[in-house]
Amino acid sequence: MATKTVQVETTAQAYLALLRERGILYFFANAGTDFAPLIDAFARFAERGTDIPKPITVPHENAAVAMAHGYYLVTGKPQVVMVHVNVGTANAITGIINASRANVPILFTAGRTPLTESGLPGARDVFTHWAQEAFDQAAMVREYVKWDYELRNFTQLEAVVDRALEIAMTEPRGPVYLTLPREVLSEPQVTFSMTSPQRRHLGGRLYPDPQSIEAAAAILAAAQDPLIITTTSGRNPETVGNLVTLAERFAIPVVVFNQRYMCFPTNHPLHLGFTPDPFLETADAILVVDSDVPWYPSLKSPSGDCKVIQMGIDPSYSRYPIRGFPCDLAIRADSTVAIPMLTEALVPHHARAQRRITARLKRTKAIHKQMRATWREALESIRDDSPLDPLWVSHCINEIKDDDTIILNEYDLVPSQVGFSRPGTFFGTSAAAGLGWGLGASIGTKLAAPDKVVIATLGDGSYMFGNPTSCHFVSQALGIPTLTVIFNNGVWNAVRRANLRMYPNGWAAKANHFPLTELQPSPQFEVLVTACGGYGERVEKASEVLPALRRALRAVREESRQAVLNMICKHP
Ligand SMILES: Cc1ncc(C[n+]2csc(CCOP(=O)(O)OP(=O)(O)O)c2C)c(N)n1
Ligand SMILES: [Mg+2]
Repeated sequence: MATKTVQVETTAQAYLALLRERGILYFFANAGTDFAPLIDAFARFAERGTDIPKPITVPHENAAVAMAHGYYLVTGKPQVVMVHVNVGTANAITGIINASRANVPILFTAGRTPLTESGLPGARDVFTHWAQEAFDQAAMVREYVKWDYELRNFTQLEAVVDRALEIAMTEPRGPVYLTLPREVLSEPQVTFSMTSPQRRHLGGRLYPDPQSIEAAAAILAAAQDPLIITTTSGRNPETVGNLVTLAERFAIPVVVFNQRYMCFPTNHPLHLGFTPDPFLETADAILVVDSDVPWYPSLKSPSGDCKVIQMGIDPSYSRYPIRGFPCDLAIRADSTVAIPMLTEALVPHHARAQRRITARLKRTKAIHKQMRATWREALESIRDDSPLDPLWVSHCINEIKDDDTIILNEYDLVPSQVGFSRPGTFFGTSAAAGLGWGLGASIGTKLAAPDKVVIATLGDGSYMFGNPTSCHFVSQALGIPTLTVIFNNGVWNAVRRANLRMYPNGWAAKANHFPLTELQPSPQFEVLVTACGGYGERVEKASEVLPALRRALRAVREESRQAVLNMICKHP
């Protein structure tokens, strides 16, 4: 067994050396007194010029997790975040809930307040060290991590870190939590030997039961009006092309509902938009690929006779307490490999289905065309409006972006106005939608993809949730220039809409008064970013949207400055 031995002075130094050896490049952190041995370790390695993860100071924990989340979306590599004891953990939990529901592997770590009151190096020496102790620090995050543990001694270090990373990366992926007591981190050491390369193979991809693939092929081949609904299949870029091939072979239309990844090229004739509603009644077979919520049963469901197939790593989403979508056939598999197998299994059915396939292709193309015409028409009627319409802002973003531009959307980009042709160019919020993700995630994304233009599209609400001061600080400190477009409607419209859906003729609707939703007077968001050396502009006129986007892109590209455009949109 090959090992690597490094000279270290403390467990903290050994820990950092091990993380680097395991491929960790960044250490997103929000520090406290528990970090003392780590701060010393970072300084020691910096002085020696040793290659260790780069420490990144993020002044809010939620933003730190969002950055790690964004970095993973591009690289597919597990990330490390560290926060201060119980209080830092509490601040990060929204980010961890997002990561958990989005299957993002994060080694989420926190110090423990010193365990001892005296007698050991690292023992308590500040008043907080008593009150910050928790009986069970991991309890507050346990529901949203796959594993939690406390590092108890140096001997176990490699076993604990490798197990943490292995569990985070095993499908379905997700965050894990490790606590690091100060006494353990500060223990004096001389050398540290670790297995290198590591011996923790994660196994291959999860292949489906061949019988379920045959059964799915039979259902789809016999259908008159099959439909594919997906939400996150594009999380693996390879799946996009595979899904196109499957759809094309049998002319099966695809709806990307609540899109969270670029799943299917928008301009493909089989792309039938972003809501399954118009097709649910007529569909006689639905293939749900990686979608936790394929439709809203309280609004509209497929007919009782429609056969439903659900494909995914965990197609029943077993970590959701309740989820009751029909599932006549479950394909428990990684869609990346299951889709090509299904395409293959459809081959013998092709000849018999040929007439239906031809007719369906014609029908679907016509619907696709008609849908695009409606989308264009919708744009025509609002293109000059001031305050701005989100449709127009979305359209203009589409005009200035190229095929490689990466967009992270938290709120209000209108999917019908923005085309995506390449995998990995769109990321939406986690299914948990804990606000405050988009801004930090866009910075993490840009850190991982420095050559690409990265745009965050946010509502005024989600921008404020995103800890803008912390994020703009990091962007400036590290030289990570992103463009942020704020769809500023002066309100939490999603909350307002929820009231209207439930009480269309209620008191709030009648009085046109929606307490707890207004964000007025609206701050000058464009000024905030200038405090961190960024480029900011307020945009009110429709004719100014495109020129402002171009100016902001120039600041990002040519001056390496972060930019924020405060787009003043219609108040609903
Ligand atoms: C942490 C968190 N708090 C509250 C909510 C509830 N919530 C969902 S959408 C929303 C408003 C978003 O506002 P904005 O970004 O301005 O977009 P708009 O609704 O105006 O389109 C809120 C408060 C949430 N999802 N996450
Ligand atoms: Mg808003």
